[in-house]
Amino acid sequence: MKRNYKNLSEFIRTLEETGELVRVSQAVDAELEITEIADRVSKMPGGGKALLFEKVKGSRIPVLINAFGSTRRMAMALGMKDLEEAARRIGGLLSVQGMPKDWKGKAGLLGGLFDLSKAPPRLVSRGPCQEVVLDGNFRLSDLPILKCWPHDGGRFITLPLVITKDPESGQRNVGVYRMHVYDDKTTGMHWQTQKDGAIHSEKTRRRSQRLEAAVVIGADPATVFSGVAPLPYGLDELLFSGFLRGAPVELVRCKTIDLEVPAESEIVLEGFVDPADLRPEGPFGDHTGVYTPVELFPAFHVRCMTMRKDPVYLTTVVGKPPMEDYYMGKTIERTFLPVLKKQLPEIVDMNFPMEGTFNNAVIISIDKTYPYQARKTAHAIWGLGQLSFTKVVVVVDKSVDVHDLSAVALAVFNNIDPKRDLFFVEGPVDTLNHAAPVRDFGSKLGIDATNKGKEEGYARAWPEEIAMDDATKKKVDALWGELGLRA
Ligand SMILES: Cc1cc2nc3c(=O)[nH]c(=O)nc-3n(C[C@H](O)[C@H](O)[C@H](O)COP(=O)(O)O)c2cc1C
Ligand SMILES: [Mn+2]
Repeated sequence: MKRNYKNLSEFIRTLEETGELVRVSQAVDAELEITEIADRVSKMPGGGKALLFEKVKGSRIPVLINAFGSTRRMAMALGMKDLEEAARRIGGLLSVQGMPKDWKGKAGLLGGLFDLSKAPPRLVSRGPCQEVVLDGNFRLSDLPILKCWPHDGGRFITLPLVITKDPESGQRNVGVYRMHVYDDKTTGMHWQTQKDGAIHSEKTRRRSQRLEAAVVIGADPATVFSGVAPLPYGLDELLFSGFLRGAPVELVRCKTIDLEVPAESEIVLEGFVDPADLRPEGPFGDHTGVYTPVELFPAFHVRCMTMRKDPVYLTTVVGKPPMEDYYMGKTIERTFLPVLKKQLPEIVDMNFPMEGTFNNAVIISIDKTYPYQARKTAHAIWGLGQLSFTKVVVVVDKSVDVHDLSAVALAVFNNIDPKRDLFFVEGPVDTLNHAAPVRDFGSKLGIDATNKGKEEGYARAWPEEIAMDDATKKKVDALWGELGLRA
C-alpha cells in the first residue's frame, strides 16, 4: 500500500492502476452536467468510481470528482489498508503524545507507525504549483468551476483548501469552505460562524484589518482530507497531514502574500478576505438535501493565481446523500472515534447516520456504569468542537449495534419513557441547520435509550432481553439442513 502520494497526479495514477478511476473523454459542461453524472455515480453501490473529465467546455483544465467517494478510495487516500488502520493511527497520535520520554520504543509496539519528528511541514525554495504565475493577469472563468444545481446562485469552488493565519498567534489553519464566484477576481468565503477560518476573520475584523488567504485547489489526498478533518483550533492541518503521510508536506512561499502553500498543489489563488466586506452568498444546493438560503459572508479578493503547467481541477458535488462527502464523513467517524473515546471512555461506538448529514444526528453506544451516564455523554458531545452542533444525540447501551438502524429503532421506540428520557438544550448550531429559528442558534435533543435503573426514577426491574440458549441453538443447527427451511 502506497503511504504517501507526492501530489494529486500520483493519487490519480494509483486510482487508475487499481481500477478505481474512469476517464471521461466526451465533452461535458461544468454547468449542471458534471453534477448529474457525479450524482448518478455516487448513488451506485459503494459509491461508484472516481471520474476524470478530460474535456470540459470552456476550459483546458480537466476535472477530478468523486476521488474520495468510497470507503476503499478513502483508505487509499490516507495510504492505509482500511479505515481501521487509519483509526489506529489517528487514535495513536494522542497516546503517543501522552507517553513518557521513551515513546518511540512504546510506539513501536503499536506498529512502529508514529514518528512525529517527520511530520512538520518543510519550506522549500520552489514548487510545481508556481510553474505558471498569473499576477493580476487571470480570470477565474478560465477554471472549470462547477455550477452544481439548477437554483444555485452561480458557480462554486466546492473543495478548496483555505489557508489563513491567526492574526494574534500566527498559527496556520486549513479548512475546506466553499467559494461562490462573484466575478473573475472575487468570490465569497463561506466559512461558517464557528469554524477556524471564521475565527481568524473575526479576530481580523476586530483589528480593522484584512486577512490574507491562500486557496489551494487540488493537493495530495491526505492534505485534502486534513482540510476537512475536525481538528482542534490551533492544530496545523498541514502537520496533521504530514503525520498521516509519514512525510512532511513541502511548502513554498506565496508570490504576493505572507503565506505558504503545498509546493505540489495544482492551482493556488492568493488574495485577501475583507471581513467588513460582507456579501450575499448562495443559494447553494447543500448536503442537507436543500438549498441553503442567501446569507452574508465575507468576500475573497483574488490578487494572483499560480498553477502547474498541466493542473487538474479537484472538485466535488454535495446534495442528497449519499454523495462523495458521505465517505469523507464516515472516515472522520471511524478515525476520530478513538480520539473521542480518550475523552469519553464510556463510548463504545458511534454512527453518524447518512440521513443525519453529520451535524443533525449521532447514535452513540456506551458501556453504562452509573445512573444518568447517557445524559453526561450527550452533554459532553454538545461541548466538543464540531460535534457540539449535533441536533439529535441518541444514546444506547453497548449491546445495541449503532450501525444497525433497525436495532437502534427497536431500542429507542421501546426503551424510552418520553417524558423521562428526552431532554433538550439550546446553543450554537451549524450554520447549515435550516430548521433552526435563526442562523447559528437553536435547540438540540438528547434521547437516552439505555436501560434504566432505580436511581433514574424507574421503580421496577428492567426486563430481560430475549435470547435463545446456546444448547438449543446447537441442536437446531444440527437439524437445520434436514428441515428444508432455507430461504
Ligand atoms: C465537500 C465539503 C464542503 C464543505 N464546505 C464547507 C463550507 O462551505 N463552509 C464550512 O464552514 N465548512 C464546510 N465544510 C466542512 C469543513 O471543511 C470542516 O468543518 C472542517 O473541519 C473545517 O476546518 P476548521 O475546523 O479548520 O475550520 C465542508 C466539508 C466538505 C467535505
Ligand atoms: Mn482547523
